[in-house]
Amino acid sequence: MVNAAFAVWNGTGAPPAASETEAWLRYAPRDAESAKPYAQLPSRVEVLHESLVLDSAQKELIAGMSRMLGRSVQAGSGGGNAFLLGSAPEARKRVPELKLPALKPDGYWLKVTRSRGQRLFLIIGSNDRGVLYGVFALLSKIAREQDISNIDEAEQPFARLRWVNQWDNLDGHIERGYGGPSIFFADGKVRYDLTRAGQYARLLASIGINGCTINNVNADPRVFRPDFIPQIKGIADAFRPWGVQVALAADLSAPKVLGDLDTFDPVDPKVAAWWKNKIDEIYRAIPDFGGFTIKADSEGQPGPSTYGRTHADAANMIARALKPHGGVVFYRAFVYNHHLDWRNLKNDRAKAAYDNFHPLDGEFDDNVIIQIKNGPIDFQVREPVSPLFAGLRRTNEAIELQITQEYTGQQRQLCFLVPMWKEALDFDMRINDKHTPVKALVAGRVFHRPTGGFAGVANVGMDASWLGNSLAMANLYGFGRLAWDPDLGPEKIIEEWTRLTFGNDPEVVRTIDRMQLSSWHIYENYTGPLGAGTLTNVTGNHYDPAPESSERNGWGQWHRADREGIGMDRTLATGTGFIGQYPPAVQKIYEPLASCPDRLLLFFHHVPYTHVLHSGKTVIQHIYDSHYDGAEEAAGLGEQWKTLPGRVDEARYEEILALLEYQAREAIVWRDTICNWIYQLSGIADQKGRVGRRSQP
Ligand code: GCW
Repeated sequence: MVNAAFAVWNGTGAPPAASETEAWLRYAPRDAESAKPYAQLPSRVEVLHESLVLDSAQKELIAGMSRMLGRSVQAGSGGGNAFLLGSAPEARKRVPELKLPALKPDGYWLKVTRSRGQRLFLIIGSNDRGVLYGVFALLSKIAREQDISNIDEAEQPFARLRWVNQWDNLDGHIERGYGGPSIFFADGKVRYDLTRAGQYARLLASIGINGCTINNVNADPRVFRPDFIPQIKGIADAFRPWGVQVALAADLSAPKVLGDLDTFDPVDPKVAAWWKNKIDEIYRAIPDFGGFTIKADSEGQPGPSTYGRTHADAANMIARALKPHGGVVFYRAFVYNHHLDWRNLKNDRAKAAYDNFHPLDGEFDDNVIIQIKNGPIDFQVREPVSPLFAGLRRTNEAIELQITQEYTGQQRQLCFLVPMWKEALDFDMRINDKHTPVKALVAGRVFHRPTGGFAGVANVGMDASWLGNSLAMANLYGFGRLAWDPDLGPEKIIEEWTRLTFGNDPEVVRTIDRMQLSSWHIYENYTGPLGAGTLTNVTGNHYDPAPESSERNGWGQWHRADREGIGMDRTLATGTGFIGQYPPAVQKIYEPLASCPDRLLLFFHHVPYTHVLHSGKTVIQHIYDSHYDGAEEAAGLGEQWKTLPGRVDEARYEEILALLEYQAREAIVWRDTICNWIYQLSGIADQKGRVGRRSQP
């Protein structure tokens, strides 16, 4: 049975409606009353110098103002009131009396001023991209009915590198993509029509994303074939007007598998020369190429270990060829042995990233960034932060967050991830007993690194709503906003997004915000409790409940549930010793049962089912209760949505309702599967007598 709500556009037939594709850039028309406060805004938009990006900025401002305010707004220079768009030096020439704030790369300043009798609305950037970001910020304020009449606001990005990764294969399929086929590739080639690539770049620019790796990190070396590079240039051309750099995932064995050399040993000068030539060739076609994302020696990807070399040998060899062009290497820390012996209780996949990369600290070149997943396992519903963030002090780092909901409902279930990411970014590593939140580490602020930042695995596709569910777009939006300013709270981010996506009706905003903000905990409640992992089908679809699939295999996503108890003992005292990878002050929180927070208990400790949590409940009763609560809360999401007919357009109302009703049913499947499993394993009855009975959906 095909449920219309899940149907994705396959790229043929009528393209989806523009508004859905525009996501949070809808620029919905205003009624006369709410347009009034903006009546004083100029009707002329002047750019202070010519460039592709400024041209986009100008067009965006004109389109956004015209659509929202129903005004005729024109481009052009001349006298009278105007928006002035330009870089700081140009603005200074034009308005010499201006006192400009200091702006970092990509930063902007919005300022209303008067000069020679003209009322000017300045949108000044440290560079062209900054101007574009300023325009988007201004339009967002208008869309959200903010007062801008006397604005004086300078904004700076928290970190330099704010990229998304797409796991797109050249055949058009996206690994862990739930929004339809690739917007970049089909049938082994770059698509002829790259309209969606351009639209994607516009969305990315509107949230400050400045780079995009377009192909899967399980990389296909064919992207380096001479006939492929001009095709990638097509994508770069679609991105360029929006200031988004194109980047590639690189297979380190390319020199060999493409047949040019008989080796890919990173210290072999022939190999280095091959990469240098290849990189020079890329830059001849794409002068603003961003660089590479590299997955090596992981899950079957080739890597330097083939030749007994280190990750630093491999990363630096490529980084040196990129350096003269200003390119960077994001080298992924997601390196682990997926054939671990599960019988050995000291083995622990969580230790792998730190074990592999901490010893290399200080050996990476300045344009290498180690890209670290937020948690030490793999995007589970609840993990502690990776200790590697504190384990690199002379190396650039970036946090990898997963926008595509691989383990968190695959966009068919609502799970707003910003609160989870925010917890990771705010987590205090207490390095040398000083306040050292993860966000400051990844931005390179603690150890004064030249660069660093954020990589979000987005995996948007050809589906009209990009991710297959318009509510899931809050995750893409939120990723960009956090990468720009990780001090923003989830409440602020979701309020922005909801207003931009659904309008300013207070009832709609309140309801959708509440649903989104509660959704991660709800999902956690009916899937994987207390840090045990998602309890999903680890060896299969990463979606359905299948708690036994974690065990007795080499993948290392073990929860170690048996007749007596559950949880991975990662303590220093009796377990795998993983806790020892954290700074001492953090070890002190996680090592003793007395201070380990309930929500991560089973990540760090193996305890009997009768262990009493800080909450006062036993572990087993918590598992039962949280699953029943979660299933009920999931049903509540649909109920909340049902208060909105007539306030949300019908198409989206119906589509989302169908998804939420489906989610409520899935939550019951999860609840019953997990509760029955743990009941059979433990033999301990649910105090409330629910488990083991036939469920009443
Ligand atoms: O979680 C795993 C995914 C793989 C992915 C890998 C990675 C691209 O299941 O599909 O491969 O992570 O991050 O490299």
